[in-house]
Amino acid sequence: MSKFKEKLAEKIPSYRERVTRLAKEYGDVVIDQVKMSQMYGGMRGIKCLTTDISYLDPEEGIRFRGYTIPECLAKLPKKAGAEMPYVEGHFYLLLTGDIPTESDIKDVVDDFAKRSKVPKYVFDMLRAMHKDTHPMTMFNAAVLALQKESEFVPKYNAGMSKMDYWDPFFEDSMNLLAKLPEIAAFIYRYKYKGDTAIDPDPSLDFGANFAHMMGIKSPYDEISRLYFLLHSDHESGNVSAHTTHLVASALSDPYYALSAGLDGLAGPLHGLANQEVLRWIQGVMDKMGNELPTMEDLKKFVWDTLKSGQVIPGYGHAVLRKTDPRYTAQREFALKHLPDDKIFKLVSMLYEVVPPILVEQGKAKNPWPNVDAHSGVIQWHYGVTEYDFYTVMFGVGRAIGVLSNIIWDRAVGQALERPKSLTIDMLEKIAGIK
Ligand code: NMX
Ligand code: MLT
Repeated sequence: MSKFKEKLAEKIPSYRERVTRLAKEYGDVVIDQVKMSQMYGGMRGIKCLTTDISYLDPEEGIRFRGYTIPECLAKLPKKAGAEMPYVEGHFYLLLTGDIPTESDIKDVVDDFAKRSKVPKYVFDMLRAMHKDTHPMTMFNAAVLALQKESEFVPKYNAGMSKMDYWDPFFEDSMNLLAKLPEIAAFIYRYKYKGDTAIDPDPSLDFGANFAHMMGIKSPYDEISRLYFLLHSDHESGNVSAHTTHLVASALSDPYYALSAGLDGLAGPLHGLANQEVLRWIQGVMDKMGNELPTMEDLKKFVWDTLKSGQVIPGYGHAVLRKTDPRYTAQREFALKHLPDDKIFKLVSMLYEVVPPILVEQGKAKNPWPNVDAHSGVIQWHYGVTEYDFYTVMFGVGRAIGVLSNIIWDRAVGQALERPKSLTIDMLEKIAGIK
């Protein structure tokens, strides 16, 4: 057993005890009440999920295992000379709750390297797909194709104790995560660079290897590390995390569960918004003959979008009520590395223009930018202008968080998820409508 897995195994018994105690001895304690508006409003705000991996405060934003983004960036170990921490170290933090040492990280880097070989049948399948297939569909199809590799399935079929489910979930998750950077980079180079895949370099860490396989020079390795870290987790109620958790609760293995979560990520109100932001910005640039608009022009573009019934992509959030700290972290990177980039300037102008307009329109509860408002501009700057690829990178990052969550779900024996539904007649009766 690797030191990493041993560390996780050591942590499980005390969490199990705490969960069992809460569920058995305090099972009748009321946590929340459900309102009619929440039943028809996407269950917004109902406290009915648990996770220890991250917590989203509406005002402050995400904390990973109690650490804010600036704290993670400062405390997690970095490769000598690197600006951003190892993705492997962040994964270690999410899974174990502890900041790793250099040697802990080496353990994960080596473990991923051993598991990273992508079987040829995955590439054959991707090549057989229609050229126009969305890269997110290709990415997800590759994850699903790998399901035959699941170690959980044969172990479950042979009969195993519920207490041990977490172990093959861990193995499947590690095997899958190790392969995602190569699958993603292959899709990029197959689809947009004339099928010129670049072989992985097993001596590189997760972020640097991805940058190498994309064929993009430093500081793109730093971007990759930052990007995967920022997109990893956003507590468990967002569509991709919740879907992964729900599907895994049926004891569908991590391949099935992640693939379902990625389907949710591919929606324009969720992860696909990062593609939509660049598409919207390009629309503005096209109309302006590739020149920056004036503030007045930009206000008009924003109002035109709203008046045509569309949302402003990258703005608003179901939980956050302030600027997303993931946006801020990317903005700080951009201010340092690409302050003169034309699209970054436009993104900065939007930061001034959009919030007051959304406030004036009076619909959005949160007028501030979310993570997706910024991620595309940095990718664009480093040459990844094929914006329909952006959600695939979101997916690689998100896999780190959602897979950590479902390993813990099995470790603490989370039940099959099955809430209760009511009919409209029943609701009218409860409301006292005659
Ligand atoms: N532009 C225009 N209208 C908006 C926006 C926006 N950016 N955000 C919210 N609204 C509208 C929303 O459509 C709703 O309208 P209606 O009453 O006509 O249905 C109203 O404001 C109230 O919505 P909220 O309660 O503020 O937001 P909700 O929790 O329902 O939805 C989002 C959250 C994120 C889906 C929503 O803000 C949105 O559509 N944003 C744009 C898409 C986006 O950036 N998604 C990415 C989210 C982050 N991620 O990576 O997943
Ligand atoms: C996410 O990262 O999942 C998004 O910000 C959406 C959410 O948290 O609801």
